[in-house]
Amino acid sequence: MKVKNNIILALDVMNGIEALDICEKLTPQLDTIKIGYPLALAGGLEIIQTLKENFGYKIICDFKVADIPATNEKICQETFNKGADGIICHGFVGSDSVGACKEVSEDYGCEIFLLTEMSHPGAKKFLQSNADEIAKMGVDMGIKNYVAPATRTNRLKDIREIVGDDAYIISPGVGKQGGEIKETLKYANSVIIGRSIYQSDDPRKALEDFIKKI
Ligand code: NUP
Repeated sequence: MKVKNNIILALDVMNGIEALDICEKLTPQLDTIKIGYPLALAGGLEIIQTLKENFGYKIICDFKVADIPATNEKICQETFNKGADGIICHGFVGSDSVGACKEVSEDYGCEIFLLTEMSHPGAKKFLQSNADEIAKMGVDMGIKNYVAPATRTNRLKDIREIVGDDAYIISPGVGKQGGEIKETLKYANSVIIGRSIYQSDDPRKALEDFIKKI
């Protein structure tokens, strides 16, 4: 995957009009957008096509898919039918559930991103102690793309060591959650940034300031 300026915008705004307005301001510097439940629930999955048609973006759906294989399969099919280029899936559900997502993404020629350790403080309680195993499972399954935290670059580094230099890591937690872009990009291929850009009074300047720091 190639991401312009190595920055993926997390477009967690609560309606389609606001989403388009922000993209209008940022589009020369971005080519990849992550949408999650906030915008998908508020704007419907049709927002994927709207963003692609208006701006030519690649769209990653952050649906943190975490169900039984049969249900994961349906979630992935519907997401890719609606035009997504990639989907984020949880790893803690095990190789059968992740395998269902991988199979569907291969059928559609799309990308699956395996979520290892999350970026928020609560991830230390249950996820952190299993994140290395989740990453190893991904490697054994031949998964190429991973999500790992910008808020704990020591853990991001550990996960990079497990998945290897050829894997593609995208890393949330830069800005509002405390992660630093340059340090994160030592280990991750791209960062995911949301609020520090879309909540800024001047989103374009906020994005440019991040780009300058790289
Ligand atoms: O571990 C994760 N942490 C995280 O923040 C996995 C994620 N997918 N995210 C998402 O990244 C989160 O849901 C949000 O969409 C984005 C970070 O946004 P922000 O903290 O920069 O606003």
